[in-house]
Amino acid sequence: MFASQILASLLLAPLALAHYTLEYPTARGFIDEEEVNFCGGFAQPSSTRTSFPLSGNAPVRWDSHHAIGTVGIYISTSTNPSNWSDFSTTMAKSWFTGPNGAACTNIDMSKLNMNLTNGSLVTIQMVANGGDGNLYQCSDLILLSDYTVPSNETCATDVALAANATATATPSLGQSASAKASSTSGGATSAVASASSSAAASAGQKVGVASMGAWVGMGLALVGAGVAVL
Ligand SMILES: [Cu+2]
Repeated sequence: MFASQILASLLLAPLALAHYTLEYPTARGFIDEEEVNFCGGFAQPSSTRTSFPLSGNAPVRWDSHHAIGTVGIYISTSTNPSNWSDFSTTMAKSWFTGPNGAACTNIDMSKLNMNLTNGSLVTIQMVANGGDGNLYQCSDLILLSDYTVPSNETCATDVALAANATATATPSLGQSASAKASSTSGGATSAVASASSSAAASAGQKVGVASMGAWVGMGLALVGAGVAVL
């Protein structure tokens, strides 16, 4: 009994690490424990939007670190979507079943009937549920009629087209940015996490800057703790 409990905790431990990362187009950012929140906890659009084709198949690529289950991709034409009502009921990609590990699917923006044009600013939000709840990642795009994705980013094996890819159940979307803001999460630990992550992200995720960001984050956490005491 005791041994099996230890075994169970060893098996469950990796679930807490890096549920999945949106690799292409560029995600707003990734913080493991924030991925349960709207846009993975990143409330602001990226300062640099990723160019994405207005028409023709273009890839969305991710890497899941455990069985991913149900996947769907939403789209918003708001320049600063802050809750689910800013996202269209027309999905950029309807629900399908994703595999373990690295995978991709294709989106043709011109086929969504959303009157998207050259220069449209949109945000896609990927929702994936691998059994430990909905996990969210966002990417901010500018749609261009003359843009071709890099040749190494084509998606030859679209997992949404696989014979067994049809999703039988769809996750219910509950999280919103406002719900997240009002929840009591974190304290000093989450302050460090978000400060280091945003510092690293704005500097193009350079390795040296990431550790500097951690020090900045620690300073902010100390300031935050001081304010809390006052
Ligand atoms: Cu997970």
